[in-house]
Amino acid sequence: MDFMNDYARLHQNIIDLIEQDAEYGFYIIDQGLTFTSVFQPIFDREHNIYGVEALARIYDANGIPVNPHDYFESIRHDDESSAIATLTCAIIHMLNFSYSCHYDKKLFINVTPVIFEILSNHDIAVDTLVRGLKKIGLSPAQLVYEIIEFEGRNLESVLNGIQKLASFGIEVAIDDYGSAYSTEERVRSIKPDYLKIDKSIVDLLAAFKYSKFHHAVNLGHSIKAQTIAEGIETKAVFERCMASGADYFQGYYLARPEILKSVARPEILENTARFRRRSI
Ligand SMILES: [Ca+2]
Repeated sequence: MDFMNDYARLHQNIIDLIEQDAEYGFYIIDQGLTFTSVFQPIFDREHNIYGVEALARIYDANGIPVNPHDYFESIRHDDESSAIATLTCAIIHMLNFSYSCHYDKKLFINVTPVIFEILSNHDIAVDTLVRGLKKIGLSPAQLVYEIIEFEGRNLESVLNGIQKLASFGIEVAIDDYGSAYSTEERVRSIKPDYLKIDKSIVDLLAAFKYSKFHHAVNLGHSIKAQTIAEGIETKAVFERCMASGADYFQGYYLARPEILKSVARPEILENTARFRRRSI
């Protein structure tokens, strides 16, 4: 990965692109695309907000929305673009989260496996992350990296990257468990802190088909992972997820992704003031 020879520069190039306005909060425009953040709450069994998953909203130069999933798919085989896009999103998500009303909760961020390989091979990447979190008033223990689509990656470096994050208290989740990329074998080798049960399995509960969901919850608990049911769209499915022993819950029925209300945090203002170029 040649682009990794100067990580400090790569990181600084992203930081230099950060802008801020009243509509989106912090955002980045890179190569004609605008990257912004929305957040979807994750609830515990008592219906408290446990954390939020950060999701990118991307717009082209004409302000037309670009589907984030399609965008990340289109650059999937290009490690450099994929790493830069993931880091770009992670940075604005952390900044927007740190000024949000949920800043003391957990922050779940989607991360491509190439990032774990970078973390595994370059100590500067972990140091930069931990220092960055401190500057914006977040603790590493609040961060959960959701690992998406593993196919074709070097498992050993991914595991090594996870280990490095764990040494700072940063947790990991396996995303979309039950979809093509996220298999039981992967879960057992990675032993994540959280297992996110894919919507395709959660949806089966609507038809009273419990076995895959129960299997996922048991698998999670057998490796001491907490389970998160994703994509809950109805009351009935939510109640069945609850009754089936899932630990946390996420989906449109409970809350949609949205821009979070920002709050004043004078203790970190000084460290982020230089991004306030477009504030109104
Ligand atoms: Ca996710």
